[in-house]
Amino acid sequence: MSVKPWRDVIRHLQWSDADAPTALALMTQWEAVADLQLNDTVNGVLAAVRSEGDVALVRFTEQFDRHRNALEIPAGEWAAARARIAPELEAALVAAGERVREYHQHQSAADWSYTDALGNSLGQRIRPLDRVGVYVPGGKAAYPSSVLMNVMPAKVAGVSEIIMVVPTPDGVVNDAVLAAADIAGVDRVFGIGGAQAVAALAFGTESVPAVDKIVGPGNAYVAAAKRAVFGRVGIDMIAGPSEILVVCDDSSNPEWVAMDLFSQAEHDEMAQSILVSLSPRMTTAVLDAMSRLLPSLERREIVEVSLRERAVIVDVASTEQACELINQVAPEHLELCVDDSTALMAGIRHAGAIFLGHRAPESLGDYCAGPNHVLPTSGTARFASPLGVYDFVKRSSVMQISAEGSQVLGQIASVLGRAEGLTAHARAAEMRLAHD
Ligand code: HSO
Ligand code: ZN
Repeated sequence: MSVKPWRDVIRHLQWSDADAPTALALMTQWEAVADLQLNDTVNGVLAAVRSEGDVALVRFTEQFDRHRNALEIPAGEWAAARARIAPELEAALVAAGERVREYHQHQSAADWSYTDALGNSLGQRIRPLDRVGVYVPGGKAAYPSSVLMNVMPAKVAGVSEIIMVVPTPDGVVNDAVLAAADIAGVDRVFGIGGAQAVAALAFGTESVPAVDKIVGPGNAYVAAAKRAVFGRVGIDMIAGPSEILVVCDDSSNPEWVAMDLFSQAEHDEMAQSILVSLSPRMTTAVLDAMSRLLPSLERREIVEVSLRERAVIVDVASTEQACELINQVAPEHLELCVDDSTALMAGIRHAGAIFLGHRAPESLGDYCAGPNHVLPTSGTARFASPLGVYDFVKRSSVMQISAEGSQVLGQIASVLGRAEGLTAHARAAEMRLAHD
């Protein structure tokens, strides 16, 4: 156990110092190291599954997960798993699932069209993907809540078939994960994992149907496999370690803030917790609360490594400084544990999920508030959004051209076609000009 008080261990910056922004940028950056050997292994697995199908899938499952069970886990087993878990857990999963479904229903977008001055009708049509694969990690990070978060938006989007894959090391299935699959309404489940599962979803095998898009987090092998099959299928994103940024001021509750920082740190050693303080007095109070509460944590060993390696405390002198810092970090989770959180939010441009006020710990969002917990990590909130219904649909453009439209547009297209040397284009447009 660490003997030093946490104030001496956690890195501490003053935002007014000239070099603080650069120091923070270095501390928050996360680059997936391109491991060549790992990529070789993954490419080998992908090629084998692609050419040998189930034979390779069974071989790799035996090699990496040490079992030779049937690849598919039938629906009867999900129901049995659901009956085995504690009734309280089952009820919590159902309640969370319903809230997540309701939130995502608001994301559904409608087709649209307009008629221009020439009488052309121009629009956009939205349709769900046919078949989606959801990767669910096994072992350490097998979260039933993530099953709900990945599957629900696909269900709301109207995806026809949702295939879940989950590794079952030594043949052991995680009952809560299977129960969540049953509750969320997946269509088929396969007890496979790793790069071989991603390959099976991307290329299809005799047993596993090929999908159009693969979503869900996984280890470095899964991430490398998803990267490699991207283009043949869609993927969601390549997630980095999870992070939280909590803003506190004199109105904050130091123990609540401390526990919220721990809740992110307990995910894994590389998870990052950042405290931004508008009050030096509160900084001290939070640090004291951390030292007091940390020994009581079940996962304190993980939390200690995460705090020592990656946590940062930054004192800011104003809400403007706080916003500047937050926009630089573009945090995955942002908690504004201050009285006037709405005013503070006005200055924020980049954040995956924003938790307003004292009563919104990240854990409520992780589980059951309704919004998705699959969020852009590592500063990607600058350009990316939470997983949502829009990730499971695609848009088609639609154009219906009137007689007048074909005359006016035909002339423009004819000129552009000839300028580009594409005379068949020009002639296709010109042929319509002759017919009014
Ligand atoms: N905070 C995690 C999601 C999660 N938390 C799952 C608990 N279970 C990444 O946003
Ligand atoms: Zn979490």
